[in-house]
Amino acid sequence: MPYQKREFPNKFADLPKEEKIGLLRTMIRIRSFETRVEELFLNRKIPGFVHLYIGEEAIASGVMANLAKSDWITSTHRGHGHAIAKGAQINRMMAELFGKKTGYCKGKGGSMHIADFSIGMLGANGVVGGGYNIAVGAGMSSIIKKSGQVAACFFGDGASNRGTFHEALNLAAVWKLPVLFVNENNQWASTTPVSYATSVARIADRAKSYGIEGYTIDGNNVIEVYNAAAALVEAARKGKGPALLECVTYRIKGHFVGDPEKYRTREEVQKHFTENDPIKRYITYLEEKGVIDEAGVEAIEADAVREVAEGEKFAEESPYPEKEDAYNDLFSFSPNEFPEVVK
Ligand SMILES: Cc1ncc(C[n+]2csc(CCOP(=O)(O)OP(=O)(O)O)c2C)c(N)n1
Repeated sequence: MPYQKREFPNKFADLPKEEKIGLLRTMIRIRSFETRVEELFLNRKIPGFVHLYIGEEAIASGVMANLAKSDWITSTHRGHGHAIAKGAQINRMMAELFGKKTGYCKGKGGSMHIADFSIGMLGANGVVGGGYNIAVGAGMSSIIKKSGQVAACFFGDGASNRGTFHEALNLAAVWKLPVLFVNENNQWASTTPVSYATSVARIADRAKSYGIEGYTIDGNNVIEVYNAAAALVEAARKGKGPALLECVTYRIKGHFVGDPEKYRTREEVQKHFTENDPIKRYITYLEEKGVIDEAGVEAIEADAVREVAEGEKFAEESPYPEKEDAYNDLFSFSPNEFPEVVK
């Protein structure tokens, strides 16, 4: 099925060299974090569950480069890349993954609950499709406060089949909310291929049902993502309402670290990674255009590895949360309010 093409203005071309390199730096920082997290998880340093974003870095990087710190995002269970691109601190993220007190949720949330409202990151989410209505709420607050903030809502292809998708897109369209719905179509929802569980060939086609614009782009081309997000974020900020942007990519790693991946072949994965790694593709482009050379790329990679290693050290050396704090920071109830429940 051919993509529903629209030529977005080439805003990327006007970026200063440093910002073009900045897109690469963000992608490499995400890749370094994820690569090390995978190793640490396999070495039993990280408890719980970890879903990796490797191969999808162009989407978070390209969208976030168009958002201000005060703009909002909602994320998914595969949220490390979104958090990093929105400005989260690697050391506090790593501490959270380790379950340490210095982490974003004081070590009590883990990978799927990283949030930092101060940078507009409204949270990763263990509930598939759990971010839609939070993003709609953020968009509504922007209208009420006339703040000009935009919300970007990231979600997977599987998540586009949830009922919350319909509610959120409809409401956002009716109220013309400044929300960009960013679909990360990595072609798999856990063990289910997108073609098996999705009624349309292109997820962007669903935009028509809500009377909003919907486009499909190559999510492994950071320039394409940047240009599409630039146009749609700007339109949302100007009061034109929501849009749906489907970014086609591929999940290179298992659904979670440790996934036996019986549902697809090694060859399929290898083919995608060899031919379509968004980082390799962008490096090739930048080198060909003379924006960066090999030494420049190596320096960025070395910085990223160092930053992640420092984060790991910080996490290792941080204490675990106190037992006494187990019931603090909960929304549902506090043991002080309901001592009989705790007893
Ligand atoms: C409401 C809900 N249903 C089911 C699950 C179990 N689950 C976790 S991830 C996942 C697949 C999600 O696929 P997709 O939205 O395409 O995101 P991807 O994992 O490919 O990034 C499922 C079914 C869940 N966490 N929440």
